[in-house]
Amino acid sequence: MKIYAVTSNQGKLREFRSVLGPLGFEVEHSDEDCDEIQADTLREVVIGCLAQLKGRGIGDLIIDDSGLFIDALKGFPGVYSAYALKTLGLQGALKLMEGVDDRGARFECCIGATIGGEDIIVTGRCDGTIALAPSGTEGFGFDPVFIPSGHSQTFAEISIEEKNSISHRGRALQAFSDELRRRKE
Ligand code: ITT
Repeated sequence: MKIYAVTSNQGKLREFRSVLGPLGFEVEHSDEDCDEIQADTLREVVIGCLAQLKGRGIGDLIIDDSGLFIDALKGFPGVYSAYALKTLGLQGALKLMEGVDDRGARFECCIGATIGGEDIIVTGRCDGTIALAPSGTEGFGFDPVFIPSGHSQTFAEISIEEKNSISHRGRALQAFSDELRRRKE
């Protein structure tokens, strides 16, 4: 089935296609956007954005709000991840972690979709640690500084398929597909 991905982030779009393509979805990019509401959780942002997009009568669509939550920074940048990346950059984010022993962090992803007029909202999470320095050239965003638990390489040092098999977004997209199938049964 055809589904419109509403995102300004080409990295997310590639991952949508990589996960959803083999599951039978044709992912088209949509240039629509929504005013991201100021909210404490990814889910609230997704709900607000879905409501705006549905009001414009766009067909079957999928959106993603995600963020990096760093334990030692009490969950910062979290819902502010896009702004933090734009203003601080990777080096600025690493600077906040200078001399910090607790490197624990997690990525979270909230996927929202409207299919045939029905909403689906699912989440995915990936635990890991913040590297001491960036490495790798794959992926996007914070990938060069995030090492998923049980691995020794950053998300930017592994293939998109490997990342999707363990990442917050890969898990959320799989949950989305499972939920859609369950509702069709
Ligand atoms: P949208 O148009 O889809 O909103 P965005 O880039 O503004 O695109 P978000 O508001 O969800 O996306 O912000 C999430 C931020 O966290 C953004 O800077 C991403 O680059 C980063 N991020 C999200 N998922 C990531 C991932 O899998 N790997 C690395 N960085 C990620």
